[in-house]
Parts: sequence; structure tokens; C-alpha cells
Amino acid sequence: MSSVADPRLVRNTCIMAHVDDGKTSLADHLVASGGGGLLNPKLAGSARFMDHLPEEQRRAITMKSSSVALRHAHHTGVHRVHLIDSPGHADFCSEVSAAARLSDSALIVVDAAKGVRVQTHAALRQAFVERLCPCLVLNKLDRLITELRLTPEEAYARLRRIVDAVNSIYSELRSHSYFSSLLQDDRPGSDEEEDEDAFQPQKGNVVFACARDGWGFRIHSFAELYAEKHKEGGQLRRASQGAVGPVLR
Ligand SMILES: Nc1nc2c(ncn2[C@@H]2O[C@H](COP(=O)(O)OP(=O)(O)OP(=O)(O)O)[C@@H](O)[C@H]2O)c(=O)[nH]1
Ligand SMILES: [Mg+2]
Repeated sequence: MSSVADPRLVRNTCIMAHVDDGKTSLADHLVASGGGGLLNPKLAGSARFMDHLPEEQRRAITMKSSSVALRHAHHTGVHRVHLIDSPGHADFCSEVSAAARLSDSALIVVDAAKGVRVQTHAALRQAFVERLCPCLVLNKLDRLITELRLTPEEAYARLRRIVDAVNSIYSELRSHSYFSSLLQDDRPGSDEEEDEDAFQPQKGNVVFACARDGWGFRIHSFAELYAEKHKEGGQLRRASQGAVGPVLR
């Protein structure tokens, strides 16, 4: 059955973040890889394909949510992904609400050099309220090296602080929703995952990326890549699951 006919193979995913954190640049690369020739990969990261209004291109800012259908080959089948890019500026928050309402999952982008800001908080809240399956994308990793000139330890500490901050916002949203449901005498069903951090690199829902230059990885894919290059497969895989995973929590 084709992905169009089978709803189990359709995903609606929105990209949400604070203004300028790199949503549209990230969308460019996803369109270039899954859009079936819609965008030349050489232009990805600079074309801002999803900013289709002349005003958006002129001001270099997203003002309206827009969507595109992509194909993604997965071991469970070929999926059709409806990707929705949303604006980051607070003036256009109704566009973000509409994008979240239509979606079943969300990419929450954070500029690694600037960290969590007010619209990141709003994006997390929106994803939580709409019960979206969230994935955190720590973008602009290049800035930690080229602009902030952080040492590897400093860069690690900064990324860890961001993941912790995002998790603490999410856990606050969870407890708030839990207590409100108790007040309404509508006890939520027990969910054992509720106690653990929502975003954990070792669970695969944290991506490290540079949307402008078109690279990104999760820690497992990075370990595989590095291991292949240095022929240290087992050792490195163990390190990624043992040392790097829990430390990055
Ligand atoms: N250094 C660096 N710059 C980036 C990266 N990703 C995006 N940018 C730059 O950040 C600026 C904003 O990028 P956009 O993709 O338009 O950001 P956005 O989140 O879509 O912005 P709004 O939709 O207006 O909120 C642009 O100048 C991009 O070139 C990155 O990984 N590294
Ligand atoms: Mg944008």
C-alpha cells in the first residue's frame, strides 16, 4: 500500500522555535533530501524555500506557516511527511498554534549559542498542549566554535544546560497538567515515562545540527559514523550508551 493510501505511513510534523533559531534553514535541508527535486541541495540553507511570500524573502523572516509533502524511506515503509514550517516571531503566534494543531510531532529548534528563550518556552508549551511527539534540535553548533570559541568541555556544558533547561520546562508543564487534572477530579492514567526526562540524547530525541551548513546527528548515528572511520565499533558504541548518554542527560 502506498504511503498516500495508508494513514499509518503519514506524519504531520511542524518546526517551532524562537525567532531566527534556524527553522526555515533546517526545513531547506529536509526539502532538499526528501522533496523529490523540489530544491537543489546546493541551495539548501540559503534559499529559505518555505518562506514563499515575497515579503518573507525581503524581510528574511517567516510570517506565515507553510507546508510541503516529503518522502522518507524508513524500515517500516516509505512515509509521507507533511512538514510545516512556522514563524518564530511572537506577532505571528496564531500561525504557530494552527501548525501545532495540524501536527502529530514537532521539531523544537534551539540556537545553541543563545539557548532557551521566550518563544522556545511557548513552542514547548504548544507541543505539550497539543500532545505532539517532540524532538529537540540543538542548532547552530558551528557558532559555539567559530563565534564563541568554546573549548570542548565548555561546549559540552552549554549543550547540557540547554537540554536540562528544556527538560525542566517540560516537566513543569507535565506537573501543572497533572495537578489541574486532579483538581478537576479527572485523574490521569499512570504513565511510567512521565517521571523521566522528556528529552534524552540516548533516547534519540535530541539532534545536534548546523542547519546553515547542512549537517546534523544524533549520538548513536555519530558513534556509528566515527566507529566506521576508526574501526573501533564495539568500544565506541559502548561509550555512546554508557558514558556520553547519561552524562549528556
Ligand atoms: N551560524 C549559523 N547560522 C544559522 C544556522 N541556521 C540558520 N542560521 C542563520 O540564522 C538566520 C535565521 O535563519 P532562519 O532559518 O531564517 O531562522 P527562522 O527560525 O526560520 O526565523 P523565523 O522564521 O523568522 O523565526 C539566517 O541568517 C541563517 O543563515 C546555523 O546552523 N549556523
Ligand atoms: Mg523561518
